[in-house]
Amino acid sequence: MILPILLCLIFSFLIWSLYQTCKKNSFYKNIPGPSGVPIFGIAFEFKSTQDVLINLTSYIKTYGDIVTAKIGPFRRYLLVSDYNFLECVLSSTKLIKKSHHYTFFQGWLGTGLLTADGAKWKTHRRILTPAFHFQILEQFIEVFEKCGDVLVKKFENEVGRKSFDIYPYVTLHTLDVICESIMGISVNAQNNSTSEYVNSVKNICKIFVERSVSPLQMCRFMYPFTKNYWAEQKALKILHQHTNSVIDARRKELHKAENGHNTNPKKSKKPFLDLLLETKIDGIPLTQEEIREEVDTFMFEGHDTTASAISFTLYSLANNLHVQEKAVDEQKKIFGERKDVTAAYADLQNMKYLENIIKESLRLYPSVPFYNREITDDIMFGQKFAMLEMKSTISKILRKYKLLPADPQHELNLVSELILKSSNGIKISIEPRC
Ligand code: HEM
Ligand SMILES: *[C@@H]1O[C@H](CO)[C@@H](O)[C@H](O)[C@H]1NC(C)=O
Ligand SMILES: *[C@@H]1O[C@H](CO)[C@@H](O)[C@H](O)[C@H]1NC(C)=O
Ligand SMILES: CC(=O)N[C@H]1CO[C@H](CO)[C@@H](O)[C@@H]1O
Repeated sequence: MILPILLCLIFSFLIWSLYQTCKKNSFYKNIPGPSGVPIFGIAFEFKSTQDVLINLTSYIKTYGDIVTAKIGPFRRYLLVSDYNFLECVLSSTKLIKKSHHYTFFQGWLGTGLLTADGAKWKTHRRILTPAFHFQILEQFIEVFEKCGDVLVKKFENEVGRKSFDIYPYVTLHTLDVICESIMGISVNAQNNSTSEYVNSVKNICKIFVERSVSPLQMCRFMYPFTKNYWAEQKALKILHQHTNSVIDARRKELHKAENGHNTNPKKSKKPFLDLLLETKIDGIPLTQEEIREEVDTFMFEGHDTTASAISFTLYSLANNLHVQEKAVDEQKKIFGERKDVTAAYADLQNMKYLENIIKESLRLYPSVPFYNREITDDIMFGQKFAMLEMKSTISKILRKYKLLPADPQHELNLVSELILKSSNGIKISIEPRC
């Protein structure tokens, strides 16, 4: 009795899938693109993360700014790099459905802003946007500057070497910045890169990347039979436990302060977490789970992106000395001869030339080279935070060191590991600036 019903259901599902695929295909009929192999399209062309960037770029070169391709039996994609088209998509309040790739992050991030869509995304986006008002950002500058001082100090070990990779230093720096800004605690990653939490962040990011190019791991049903699934479960336990314990501790502290026992009057800056704990939607506070998801989302989105942008900007400055000199002139105008001075919000606002350098570097080396929508909304979110953090860090380094090309000169080998990176490192050389 059950078997015929089951067969009938499976058969209907197949017919329905086929119908949907055909209906979509007719929409793509007049758009050029690679055909790949029958049924699977171009699914097997991406063998490593290195290929993804090379292959997608080559499609754009061959077919133009709007390209279509089939990846696997059921999914057809539009690869868009046309500015007008993108503007239209990004300013739409309707095209906000995230593509299925975002489910990979859901183990860690649940449905925080990055992975949420529909009504949840709209309400959370509305309540979280004020957290990035400049008055709130202003208090984070202290964090940027403090962590930047440690980075400048760590660079001392590399003075005079012909070539060194800046990325590992910068990524620990941005992890320190984001942890303190978002959770209000210091993980001290720059001094303790072996901490369980820091390691788990690194591991899970690596797993995301590997999964995004492995057909076996992409499949929800097969994934539990792979090694990465178990490695992910282990990392998730540590990551969630850490975030939950930070939330619990902060909740207790806020509660104490509310009742007038302010045990820690020195802590005047409010981490992002406080806003989450205080916020209410229609009078109802966010659940522990919702808070954890947003904290983890900002931890993920906010550290690797800025690490990539800061590193590529420093690399570009090292390889364009005339631009570096002009940037240093601007620093001198703002700070005079004072090298160790802490930048204030107004100082960072005045670094117009440095801002242009960062933007040009992001154009050449976009931290997030591509992302997906199921046929979004604006991406202004972490922009102001990121710009202030990048200026604070780069300004500090520029005032202290002269950046030089690595010897022999380092050619980047760009790869998209969700975030744009260089598989052979981002190498420069530094000298003290006197
Ligand atoms: C140079 C630095 C950065 C770049 C290039 C960048 C780029 C992007 C891009 C392209 C997206 C859209 C991704 C998608 O929808 O798949 C995004 C989303 C997001 N970013 Fe960033 N980001 C940067 C820094 C940051 C920072 C520092 C934070 C946090 C403090 C942050 C928080 C977020 C969040 C929460 C989202 C999801 C927003 C939403 O869907 O409403 N980003 N970012
Ligand atoms: C981290 O290391 C730097 C120098 O390498 C040092 O100046 C700083 O005080 C250390 N910070 C902590 C919290 O241990
Ligand atoms: C590094 O962090 C771990 C816990 O994550 C801690 O046990 C260890 O003492 C820390 N080491 C230093 C040098 O602070
Ligand atoms: C179509 C295309 O550009 N395919 C290339 C994808 O990347 C691999 C590795 O770099 C190349 O061998 C393919 O030719």
